[in-house]
Amino acid sequence: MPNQRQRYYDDIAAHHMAPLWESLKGLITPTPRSACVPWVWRYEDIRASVMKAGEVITAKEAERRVLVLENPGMSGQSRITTSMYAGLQLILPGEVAPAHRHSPSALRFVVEGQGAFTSVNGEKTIMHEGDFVITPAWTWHDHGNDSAQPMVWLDGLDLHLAQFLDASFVESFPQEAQTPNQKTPLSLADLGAGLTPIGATSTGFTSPVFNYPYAHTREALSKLQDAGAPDPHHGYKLTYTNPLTGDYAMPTI
Ligand code: 1HN
Repeated sequence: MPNQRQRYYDDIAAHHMAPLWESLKGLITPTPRSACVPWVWRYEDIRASVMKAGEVITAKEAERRVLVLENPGMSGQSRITTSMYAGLQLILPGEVAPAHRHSPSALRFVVEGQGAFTSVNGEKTIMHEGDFVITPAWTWHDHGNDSAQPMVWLDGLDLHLAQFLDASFVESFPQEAQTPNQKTPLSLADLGAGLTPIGATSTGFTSPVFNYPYAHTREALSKLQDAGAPDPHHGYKLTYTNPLTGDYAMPTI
């Protein structure tokens, strides 16, 4: 590079400016570019490490005892993809993961065990293998395990999306756990069977149902299979929906 041009770059750098023509080709590319690589974590390979975490730290001390699944193309960044966080959380019998709320939204798929619970804004749900559970943005949530077995689930959060917008923050609940509500206005009992209470309207972008039990999901998939040939691209595939709007259960994930 001619010295004159380099001197010019040094001059403008002092004013926190940079020449676009040096970076343009990397900023917009003919096809999308990602640091993300394909990867598979097989539960049988990693289960022992997850269980071992239970000997290393308590759920209370860790706040959330999770092994983060890190994309090998983006190690050290707590990302499974560019925009998504994912991890495997372990909660042992008698343990509590204390209540908090945050601006990122979370979803969970139960991988192993049954009988532990999540409370979301005071509503408690017992979880079973395969259940899909959501804790939308800014909902209070704590987890506990009153069963006799360890429980493991996959956490997925949109936290990198929130972080990208400088909008990620968390607040602790004053007590370790929430007091369960006596009555829930919009529970699964009302909404799980295509029925909604008179006058129920959507007040946000997320589903009022926060546990989609696997027993229902499995039955629905079986019925879909009985009903005909699979979609050539998707196979037999169903979407978790907000029963008040028909939209996704959560808008970002
Ligand atoms: C979180 O709140 C949970 O509530 C799990 O179980 C994983 C990862 C990053 C930030 C918050 C949970 C999390 C998390």
